[in-house]
Parts: sequence; structure tokens; C-alpha cells
Amino acid sequence: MLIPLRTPWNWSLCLFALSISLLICSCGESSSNGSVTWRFAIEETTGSVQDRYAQEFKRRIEDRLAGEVQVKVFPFGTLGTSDDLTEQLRMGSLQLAMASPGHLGKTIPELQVFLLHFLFPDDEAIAQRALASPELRRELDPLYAAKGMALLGLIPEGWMVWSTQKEVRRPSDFKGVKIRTMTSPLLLAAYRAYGAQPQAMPYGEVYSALQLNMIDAQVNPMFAIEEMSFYEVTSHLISARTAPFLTTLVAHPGFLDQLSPSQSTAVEEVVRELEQWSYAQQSSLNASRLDDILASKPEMIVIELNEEERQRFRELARPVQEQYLEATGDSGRRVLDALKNALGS
Ligand code: 6CS
Repeated sequence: MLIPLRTPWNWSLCLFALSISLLICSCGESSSNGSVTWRFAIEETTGSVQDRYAQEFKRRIEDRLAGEVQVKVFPFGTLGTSDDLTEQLRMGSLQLAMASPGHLGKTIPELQVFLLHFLFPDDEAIAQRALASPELRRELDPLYAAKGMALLGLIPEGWMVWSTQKEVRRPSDFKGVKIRTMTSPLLLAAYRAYGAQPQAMPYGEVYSALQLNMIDAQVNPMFAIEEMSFYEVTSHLISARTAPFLTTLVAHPGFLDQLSPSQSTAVEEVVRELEQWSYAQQSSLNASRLDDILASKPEMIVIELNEEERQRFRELARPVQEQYLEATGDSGRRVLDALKNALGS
């Protein structure tokens, strides 16, 4: 139920939330035993790629900084939408958060480079290495800093998969299909180019929108289609390998500035260690979640587009790269060039 913002009850709630956030300094929540709690919010549910990452980050940090630091993970649904998490991180009430370009691209348009279709090669290992490219990071770091965030890592979560109510093998099959995308504008442009009718909405609204036939399709990696139960309300899983789903790990800059040298080293080391670790995790999780879907719904139709079929989409995706460049200018061009160099394309 939505409560109008002007009611006194709602104002007292806002004041209460504000006073709580003031008690939490940007360096974390202090406890009486002298330890500090770092608040880490993720955009996905327990058991997801982001949750596995956050739990492993917690385990390794608490191991290295025993008695000194605790990490508290806030899963999807506890602190609001992706946009809400980003806002809380910029305010300093979160120390760490996952922020996907699919949503953060509204705030940092250059990040939409990761939403362009047919840029990443089939070989996911190449993509994984490219994301660690220092040249790419040199372009991205100031863009995050300008918006009050520090970029710590880029984390791939697996290929995007269309879950639909019908077979989609060629762009004409998308005609009239209302497909939900994340909220960055370039995603809408990509699906418009295919002839679909894209609609942006937050993650938490997708299941009921499918159930109520407000939309006909959505796009996400396989693990998410399973854990958010999107497969229950769609009939086809279609892999066109248009783009991987990617998230970014961000920190509040004031939090990083206040870390002791040993804490700073621990964060740097753990983030670096988890680059390879999380890549292997997402790969096995996506594969096992498809098995889970088929075990629970054997009639689900799974389609892998062949090269000829993918080529039709690839051609329509090309002008979207121009739209990206028009929207982002020189800095967008530099990010695109850095990514292409890193990918060797
Ligand atoms: O579709 C979304 O909005 C979300 N999908 C995933 C896999 N992670 C977070 C994001 O918010």
C-alpha cells in the first residue's frame, strides 16, 4: 500500500530513518566491543551470484580482520531497488554495494557500454580477463568518482537469456512482444531495434507483471530466471548470447579513505582473489539452475540460436552502438575503445 508522503505518520518514519542513517557513519557501524560492521547490499536474493560473492567476501574479510571487522550482507528486498541501494551508498549509510550497469547506466551513461549487444565474444574467459584491464579501469574510475562512488570490481554473472511466452528466432518474432528490461535507456533502444516493445521496471516487479500479462517476456541470466521463478510464468528460454549480465562492486569513497592500511590491503586482496573465484561460481551456478528449471518444469522449451539466427540480431544491434556514442560523447568513445582493446575486438 502506498502512503502519501505528506501524512504526519510518514514524516515521522522519514525522520526515524534519517536519524538511524546518521548513527551509521560512512566507515561502518561501531559496536561496544570495538569492532566495526561494514554494511554490504546486493541486488539479488540469497543463493544468487551476488550473494555468493558477498558471502565469500565476508568470509575472507572476517578471516583476515578477525575481531576488528564484521560484514553484514543485505540481500534483495531488504533495502529497496538497485537505485535505492546506489543512493544509500552515496549517502554513506552503506559501505559496499553491487550496482549493475543495467540500472546504474541512468546515472553514469558510459556504463551502458556493457549493455551493447554482440560486443562480448563467446569465450567468457576473454570477457573475464578484459574486465580486469587497467586501461578500462582508468576510464571508468573517474566516472564513478564523479558520482560519489568508488569502483572496486567488475563481476560477470553469465549470458543474458530471454524468457518468453513464444519462440523467438528472428527479429520479426519480437513484433508486439512486451519485454521487460532493466532501467538504463540503452537497453530499451536495443530491444526497440529488434522490433519489440520494451518496458523498464525494477527487478521486484517482474514476476507479477509476467503473471498478470502486463509483459510477455523478460531477460536475465539463467540463475536469476530460476531463483526469481520467472520460468514459472514463461514457456521458452532462448539464448542468443547478446551480452553477459555484468555488475559492479562499489564502495563509499569516505569509507575507503578511513580504512587502516591493513584493512585497505585486505579489501584489495580479497577483491582481486574473487575475480577468478566468482567467474567459476557464476558458470556452474547458471548451468545447475537450468537443470533445476527443467527438473521442476520439464515442458520448458530451451532454444539456443545458431550463428545465422544471431547474425540477424547482430545487424540490427549495430546502430545502437551509434546511439551510445551520441549519448556519451568523447568519454563514451574512450570507454568503448578501452573495452574493445581489452576484448581484442
Ligand atoms: O534484472 C534485474 O533488474 C537484476 N538482474 C540481476 C540478475 N541482478 C540484479 C538486477 O537488478
